[in-house]
Amino acid sequence: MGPSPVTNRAYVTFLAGNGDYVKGVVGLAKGLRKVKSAYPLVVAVLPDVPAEHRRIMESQDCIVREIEPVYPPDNQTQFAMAYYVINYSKLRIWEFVEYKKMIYLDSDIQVYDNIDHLFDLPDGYFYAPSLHIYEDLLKTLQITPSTPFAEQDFLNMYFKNIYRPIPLVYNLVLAMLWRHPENVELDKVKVVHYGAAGSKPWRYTGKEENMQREDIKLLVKKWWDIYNDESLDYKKPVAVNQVIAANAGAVNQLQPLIAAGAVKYVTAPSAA
Ligand SMILES: [Mn+2]
Repeated sequence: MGPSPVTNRAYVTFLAGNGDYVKGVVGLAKGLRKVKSAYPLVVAVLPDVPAEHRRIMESQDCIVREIEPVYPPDNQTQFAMAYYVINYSKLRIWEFVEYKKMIYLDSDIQVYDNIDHLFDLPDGYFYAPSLHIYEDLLKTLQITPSTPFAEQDFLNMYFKNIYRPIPLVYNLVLAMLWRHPENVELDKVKVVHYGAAGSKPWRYTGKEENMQREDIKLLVKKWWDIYNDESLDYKKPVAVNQVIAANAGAVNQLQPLIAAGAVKYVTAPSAA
């Protein structure tokens, strides 16, 4: 088989450390499967992600790719070093040049509708991996003071002349529900970003501000429904030659009966 769109497009997310964000990645992998996305989920992991968590993600058909940390440019950020390393390391995604286009989704995002069509948007909405841009990003980062939103501020600045925003239905930030409810049509939302304090479904207690809202409770439940749905767990496709071998075995067991005329054996059509 030659290259197909499936091999040069991918969703990509990011994971650091041994905490519970791995649940977010598993939820996202299952969510993408539920909406029948044609593209794989690549997980860029820092070296501190434990082997057990990598196995869990691979068992859900994620492609786990280890990346080296990217350090912030100045030492004024010592107090928040981990935060900056974690976020600036996402710039490594530009190194994944075996993909022509990638859509980045945080691990606290869930997809409730197929968004594969976003890959067909013209350039400017999404950034293609490129070693040239990657090297320039890192060079520019070294002369850019760190700001509170780390890589988000940095990327907004770096791409300020070319980036184009996508509609809110592709990234519902939960605070919109109480800040700008007039802009939200919840039943049309395709992508939900569980970024608000207390809203991560796997940490949800309902105690934080706004977390007792009915819409929030519903969205948290919708996330858990996908996470807990065993029918969405990845099942390795059975290789074709294993199927043939298994069938051959079955026929062999039947041979005595066929010989005895007890069973009439009819060759099944191939490639069913
Ligand atoms: Mn997030």
